[in-house]
Amino acid sequence: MEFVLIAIAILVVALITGVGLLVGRGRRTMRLEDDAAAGTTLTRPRPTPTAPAPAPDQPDAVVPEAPPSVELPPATPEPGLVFDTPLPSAGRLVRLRSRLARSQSSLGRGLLTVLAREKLTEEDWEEVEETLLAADVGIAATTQIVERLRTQSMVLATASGADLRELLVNELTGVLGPDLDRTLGTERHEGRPGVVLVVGVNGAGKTTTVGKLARVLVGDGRSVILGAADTFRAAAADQLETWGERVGVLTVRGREGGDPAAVAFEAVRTGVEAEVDTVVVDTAGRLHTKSGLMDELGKVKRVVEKQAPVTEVLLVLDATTGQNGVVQARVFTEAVTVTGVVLTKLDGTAKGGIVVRVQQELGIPVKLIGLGEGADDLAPFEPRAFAEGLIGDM
Ligand SMILES: Nc1nc2c(ncn2[C@@H]2O[C@H](COP(=O)(O)OP(=O)(O)O)[C@@H](O)[C@H]2O)c(=O)[nH]1
Ligand SMILES: [Mg+2]
Repeated sequence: MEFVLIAIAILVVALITGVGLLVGRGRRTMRLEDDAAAGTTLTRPRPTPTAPAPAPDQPDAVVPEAPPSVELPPATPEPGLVFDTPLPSAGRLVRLRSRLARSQSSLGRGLLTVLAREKLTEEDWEEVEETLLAADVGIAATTQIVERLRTQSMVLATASGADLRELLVNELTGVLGPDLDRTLGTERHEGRPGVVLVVGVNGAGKTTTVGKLARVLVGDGRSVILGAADTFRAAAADQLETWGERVGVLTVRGREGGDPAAVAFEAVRTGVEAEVDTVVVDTAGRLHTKSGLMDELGKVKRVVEKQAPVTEVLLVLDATTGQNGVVQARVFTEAVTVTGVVLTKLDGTAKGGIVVRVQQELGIPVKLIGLGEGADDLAPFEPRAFAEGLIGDM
């Protein structure tokens, strides 16, 4: 009997909280059905908010049990509601270079100190090697750098501090794949929005990256819609919606525990209809079972592609997880074709060399790096600016 009473009490509290939240949100956002009346230009009104119902026995059937709610920012912002206008992303890495201070003090300073010695002994070279390995540069790249430096040891002997620094920056840039194509596939393609799928394990920084990326795109003058396909926790969608709201970007979300593919589908469908430039889809990162993950991500991609091709699959990796992160990354590359890596939390590690290793071991270019928790702490990856950040100034 007591159990029944407690259950009823919990239900009542949950209902009140739910209604409260809806009303609270109603002031800032709007349901799609209302958008015609409000004259919103972000999306066009449409007769039915649900996806076309495919045969239910199809494996990829998108059956939004409860249609994802699409909340539009008001056409004219409420008085006092001001959207952030982030600066364009060009040159961001140069501005954020000092965030690599931890790597800089161990890797950069370590290398410069040894190489500045008058005559380099065998032990000195071992020290150079150890310093590179400790910064997670990886064996292959370390061997390459040391060999190239040794052939230049005559030059080293007479080099000034500035020359030495220049030499090291060049060698590091060389192993960072300066010629790799790091263009983000975010552009409209054949009359449809660019679609970016963001994948990775929990806690890697996916949602944060989607939010920061939305700001980069808005800053670069693009129109964007976000899809909260991490339906596992309602908090994940709230987190994403908050990022979107700050820059006036629409977030498409579903109900907690709903089908991620249905939300992704709806986000892209809305993006196609609204003719936006880019739809960015956040996904869940539970590594419950490898096959479960593959099935889910594979399905999200296939279902989305009924609307528009996925133009970029970004794998988000936490730079502080080292080898473990690289192993996890492989699982994702087996599930979907990853086209770019985002390395987050490079501000919190002394192992900035991980960029080199991740690229060499996965064969996928690092396209963006996270250099802090701030809203604009995501930078397009530029090998030379990064190498300069790792080495630092004399
Ligand atoms: N220092 C730092 N923290 C970051 C960075 N990127 C993400 N984070 C933090 O990592 C935590 C997990 O991020 P979240 O986006 O929720 O991860 P998700 O589970 O993959 O979606 C949050 O506390 C973020 O603020 C970064 O580049 N630097
Ligand atoms: Mg998340």
